[in-house]
Amino acid sequence: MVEGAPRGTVTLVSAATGAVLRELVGERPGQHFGEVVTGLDDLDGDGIADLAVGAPGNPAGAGGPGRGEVRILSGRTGATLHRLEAAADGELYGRMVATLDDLDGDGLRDLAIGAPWATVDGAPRAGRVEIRSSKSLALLAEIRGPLADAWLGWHITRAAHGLLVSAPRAEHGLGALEMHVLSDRPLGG
Ligand SMILES: [Ca+2]
Ligand SMILES: [Ca+2]
Repeated sequence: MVEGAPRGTVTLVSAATGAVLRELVGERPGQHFGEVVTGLDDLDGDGIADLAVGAPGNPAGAGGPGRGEVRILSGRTGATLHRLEAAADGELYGRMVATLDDLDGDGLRDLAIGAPWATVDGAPRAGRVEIRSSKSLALLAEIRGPLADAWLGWHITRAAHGLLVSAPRAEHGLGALEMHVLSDRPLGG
């Protein structure tokens, strides 16, 4: 805990020995750094796998969830390699991150990011999911929730050539799970 709201931490632990290798700490109180984390391939070529960490909370501390972000960190040094930011305040960007197959054919598995409270075409909290190249960060695809208050992108997991996405408030609160097959060929490249 550092001055007020907690910042969150992510701890890298050796799977072989259980030893703590590194502790990563959020930058600002209340941003919920480490709410979700996913392992990526070696993006910077140093021989050690890297990772993506969601921080969907409000860095400004202005009340309510603000402009979340996802940081891509070096697994070796903990340094921030890239930073992806929400398109708008309040969309809970980075509430979910998931590693997908290599969809753009660059040899590195790619990344999905959920923003389940995103407003889509005027529909509040419809939710959206970005599919990005883990290396170039190019937006390969976007899945947009069709209905207000569906919370699409609350949870995401890999499927062959695509992903499974939950929308836990869709269908009048019953919840729904969508499977998206994006391509059996490389996207965007
Ligand atoms: Ca690396
Ligand atoms: Ca890729």
